[in-house]
Amino acid sequence: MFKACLFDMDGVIVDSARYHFIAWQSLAHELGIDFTEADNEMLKGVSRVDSLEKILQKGDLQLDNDTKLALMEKKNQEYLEYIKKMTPEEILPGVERFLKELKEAGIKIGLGSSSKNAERILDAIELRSYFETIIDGNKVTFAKPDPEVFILGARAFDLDPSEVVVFEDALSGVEAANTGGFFSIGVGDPAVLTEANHVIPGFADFQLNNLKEIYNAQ
Ligand code: B16
Ligand code: MG
Repeated sequence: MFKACLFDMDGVIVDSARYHFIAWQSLAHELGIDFTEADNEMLKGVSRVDSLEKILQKGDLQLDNDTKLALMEKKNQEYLEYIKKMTPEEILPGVERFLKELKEAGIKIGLGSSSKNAERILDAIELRSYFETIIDGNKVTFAKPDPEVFILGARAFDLDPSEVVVFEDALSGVEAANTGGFFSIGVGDPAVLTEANHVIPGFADFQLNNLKEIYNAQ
């Protein structure tokens, strides 16, 4: 039986993608680059620096490193203004109930997010106390689809990846989980998350018993 669950944050626990969108869009517009919601889809689960690179590529713009750092800082400052105002009402349906269920069953809970703002968000939505370990964008050297973020999570629990379930909404995160030897549950559209061991639409109708059945059937 699995002994821990690692959760991606954006798109699994909370939907911060719309705040990333508004902040990236205002930066892109300042640079004269068109940036739509469809463009934003490509940035889900992608690190901050890789997100900027994708936007610059779209605008066919080459900039030096210092300028890129300043642009990322600018985008992040605007993003921080939005996440400061986040509340527990923004937790995705069923998530807190599922975390409670895991905790009561003695299953360890960790976060494996690409975001460097993960701790701030967990504080804002008041879920931080559920997480025994938080591996975020500040702690990793390699971005997803590299499995480092989840490997560090399993290591913090002193568990083998095969004993850990990963919940992910992004293809790059599912790839990271699979490469690392974790049991991957995609959260979202099965047509997109084709590589996941199993896909669920969200946590609204998902209980610990369902997870046990899925894990045991592998
Ligand atoms: P930050 P996740 C990811 O979070 C987001 O999905 C992605 O859109 C964002 O670019 C990345 O975090 C970095 O975020 O700028 O806050 O460091 O899905 O891995 O929880
Ligand atoms: Mg995500």
